[in-house]
Amino acid sequence: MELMEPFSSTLDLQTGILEPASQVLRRRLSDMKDMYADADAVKRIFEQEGDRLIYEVYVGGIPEVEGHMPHSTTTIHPGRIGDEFHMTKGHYHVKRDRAEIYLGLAGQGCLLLQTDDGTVRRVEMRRGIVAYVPHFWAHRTVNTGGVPFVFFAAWPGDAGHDYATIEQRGFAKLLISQYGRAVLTDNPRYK
Ligand code: S6P
Ligand code: ZN
Repeated sequence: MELMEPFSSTLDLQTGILEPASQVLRRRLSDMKDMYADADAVKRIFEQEGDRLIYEVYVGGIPEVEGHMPHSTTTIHPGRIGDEFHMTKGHYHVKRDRAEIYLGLAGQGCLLLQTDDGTVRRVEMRRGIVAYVPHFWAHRTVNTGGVPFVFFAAWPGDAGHDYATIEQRGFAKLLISQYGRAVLTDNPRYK
């Protein structure tokens, strides 16, 4: 493998802005409209406010190949689609036996993890929480608070990202707001 020059970057712990970032991904409602359970709420938001920004990912410019350790920060803006909190698309790693580390930086949220057989686990996150995504678990994060939920992630360079499986099957559980609390409920559309 070729030698790479050591370098550092600057991370704003409050906003999640990473500089330099090789890419900033902006995920809007149109990128994931079928992932939210309440289709009427999705339609209403498009009519009333357009294509809402749900989350941003600052990608740290590390090659996605074996031996490297890519990393990113994610900022999920607060809000709900119907009763369901703003969330990331969620994915498996293409190489399922690749794990990942998350570090909560600001706001509050949940990490939802799911295995192939539909088992779901929920890990609470906030500033200072280190969460481990073991290999074989799909992972999605959810902002359950009223301010941006920001976290840092680092994963093995050869992990790869499989979005299609979650796009097709969904997560078995939804995180919804009920009487002011974040509650897990069954996803009626889970396949
Ligand atoms: C990558 C890592 C995160 C997510 C980011 C956005 O392995 O888990 O950087 O990419 O939180 O989520 P998603 O599901 O849209 O990639
Ligand atoms: Zn991942």
